[in-house]
Amino acid sequence: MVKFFSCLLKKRNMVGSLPVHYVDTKYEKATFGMGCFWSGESLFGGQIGVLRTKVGYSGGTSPTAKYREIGDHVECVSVDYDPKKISYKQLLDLFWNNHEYGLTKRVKRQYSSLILYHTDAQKQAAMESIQEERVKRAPEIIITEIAEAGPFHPAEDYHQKFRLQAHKEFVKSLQLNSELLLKSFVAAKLNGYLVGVGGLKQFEKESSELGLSPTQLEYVRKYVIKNAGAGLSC
Ligand code: MHO
Repeated sequence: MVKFFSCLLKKRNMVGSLPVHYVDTKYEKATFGMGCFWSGESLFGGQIGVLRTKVGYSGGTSPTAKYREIGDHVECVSVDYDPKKISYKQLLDLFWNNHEYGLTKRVKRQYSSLILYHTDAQKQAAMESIQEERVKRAPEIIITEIAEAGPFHPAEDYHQKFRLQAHKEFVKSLQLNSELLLKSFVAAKLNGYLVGVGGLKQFEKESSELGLSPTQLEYVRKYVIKNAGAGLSC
């Protein structure tokens, strides 16, 4: 009986719910550089079908990389996604349409536009889509680089889920440690929702899968409403 009720309550997310950090779903990886990685992480994290995100340095040859010693690497977002729910093509569309700068204008390498493919299929899709974008955006010249994914150096903890971490008190209630900052499903989602990615309708649909308490949900909902459609910038 007790078990039945606790199960019911959990389902309804009334009490005893725990933030859903780990999801065991088959996934593929994608890596993009599109300027300051704070915005990119929020953009992808807020998409249905994206399971995890992390920010880091990649696309270069330096054996190590830190924010202040980035070498020849680029600020990148690493995305784990469920290809049954979101396609690589959809991720590419988000990539092309959400550069703050650097898509057609040369910026410093740290912020340059970069697609790092993980499979031949991704390579092909990236090559096809850059062609389409070239046509669409002519006479502007796209300067995006497409290359094979190599080592990814995760950024410092304070860069991970940067928009979420701005909510200091709220974040404490999620009990994120260094590992969860890189791997948590709910943290990736909230890092998008809190800045308005996804919008209210999607949030209401997905909110029961996040394992948040009614108080936590109410807190996030307020920001979803406030920031919906605000756009992303660093
Ligand atoms: N303009 C940003 C860049 C941050 S970033 C993660 C700043 O506030 O410093 O490169």
